[in-house]
Amino acid sequence: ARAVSVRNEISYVMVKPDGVQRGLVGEIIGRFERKGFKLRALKLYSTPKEVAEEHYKDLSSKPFYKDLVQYILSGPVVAMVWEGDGVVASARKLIGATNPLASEPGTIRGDLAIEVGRNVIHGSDSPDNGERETALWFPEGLVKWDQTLEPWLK
Ligand code: 3AN
Repeated sequence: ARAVSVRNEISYVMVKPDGVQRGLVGEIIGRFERKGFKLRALKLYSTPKEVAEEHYKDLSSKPFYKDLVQYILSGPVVAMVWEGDGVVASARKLIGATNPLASEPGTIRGDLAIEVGRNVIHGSDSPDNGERETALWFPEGLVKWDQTLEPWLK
C-alpha cells in the first residue's frame, strides 16, 4: 500500500524551448487545465546547466545526450507541476509518444511536433520521477491552494 494518497500524485511537466519560442505555451497549459488537473507550480525559467544535466542523467550514455542538453538550454522553458489522481500516466497520454511522427493526432506532440529532438514538451514517466523532478526544478516548493469551488471535478 502507498504511504501517500494517490490524490497527491504529481507530474513535472515542461514546455521545452521550441514550444516557448513557437508560442505554444497557452495551448499546452490549456490542455492540462481543461483536462481538470490542478496546477501546483509554474515558472518561465532559464535552466541552469547543472539542472538540465541532472534531469537527463539517465540518458547520459545516449548518443543524443549532448544535443539534448544543448536543446534544453537553448532558451527558456515553462516549468510546471500538475497534481491529481493518475496525473503521471494521464499527462503522458496527453503528451503522446516520444517520436512526434508516431504520436497519435489529438495528443500534444501528435498535433504540434514532427521531430524527436524538438518534441515540445516533457512529462515525468513515473510517480517517483514526478517527485524527483519536482524537487529538482522547484526546490522553492509548490503552491498550496484549495479549489474552493469544488466539487467541479473529482
Ligand atoms: P519522453 O520525453 O517521451 O519521456 P525519453 O525519456 O525516452 O522520452 O527521452 C527523453 C528525451 O530525450 C525526449 N523527450 C527527447 O527530447 C530526447 N530523445 C529521446 N530519443 C531521442 C532520439 N533518438 N534523438 C534525439 N532526442 C531523443
